[in-house]
Amino acid sequence: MKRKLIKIAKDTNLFLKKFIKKQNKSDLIIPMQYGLFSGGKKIRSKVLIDIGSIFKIGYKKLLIIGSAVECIHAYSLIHDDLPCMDNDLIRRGKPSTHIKYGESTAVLAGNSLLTMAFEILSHKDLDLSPKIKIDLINKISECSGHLGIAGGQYLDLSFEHKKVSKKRIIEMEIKKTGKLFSFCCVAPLILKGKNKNEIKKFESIGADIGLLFQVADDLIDHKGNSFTAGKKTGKDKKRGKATLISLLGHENTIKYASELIFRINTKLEKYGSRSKNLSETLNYILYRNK
Ligand code: GRG
Repeated sequence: MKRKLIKIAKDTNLFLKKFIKKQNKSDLIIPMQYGLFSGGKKIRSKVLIDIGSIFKIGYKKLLIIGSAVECIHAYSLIHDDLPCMDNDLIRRGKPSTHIKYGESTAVLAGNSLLTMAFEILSHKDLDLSPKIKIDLINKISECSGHLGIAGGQYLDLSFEHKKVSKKRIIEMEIKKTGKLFSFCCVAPLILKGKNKNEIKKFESIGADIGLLFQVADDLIDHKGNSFTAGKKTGKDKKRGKATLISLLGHENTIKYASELIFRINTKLEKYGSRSKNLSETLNYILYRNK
């Protein structure tokens, strides 16, 4: 599993480096590259490739779509660390982008990474029909905006120091983290022209994967080591963040995570051994230490 993840990360970075190299130069390229290449597991690309392999889609196409996802992910992390958001000085064991390059540069590098995702998905080198490309761009936009990452981040910030119900915490985490995973789960079905019901089913699988990912991230913050995590831990409690751990406690949160894994695997049962890669990824997501 680790080896596959490292290969995907290497191939994604190579694709993105070549893509950027073909563009005209600008002063924002350096901070953009810092946000993209200063580490990062590329776990969203792995989920995309795992689901893509269920539907027998070629690695190259999946890698390009995954690269667009990683641009949006890198953008969200740069903005998440800003003083007006979570105000984090360290990301992936290194100074956050705004610490290294200044706040306004970090905002603009983040914005440019978001738009680069759309450039990648609409580029001629991605060998898909215009209709499929528009559907992909439509879905990734929906997942990134007020109904997705940005909306989830808004809820996360507005819930600080408040008593929040389990339902609202789950809604926030599905938007903030789950929606990008939903895109990864749905993109292969868009390529295959699957119907709305099937798309909905995989969207819900993505939401569960996002919840699982967020629970594991919260567990790392709660109990993890800041050196291995590459970021300060124990921050959520200090900031009064509304998390499932703060509501359910450590043990019940782990129980909830196992239930999520069971639920996802049940939804994938009909694909038999073809869903083995994704099941491995789910265990990695829960038991990772960074
Ligand atoms: C991107 C549309 C958009 C808006 C910005 C700041 C913000 C709004 C959203 C923040 C979203 C966010 C940071 C969600 C948290 C998800 C999370 C746990 C990220 C860590 O992901 P990893 O562990 O990171 O995959 P690596 O370092 O491995 O890439």
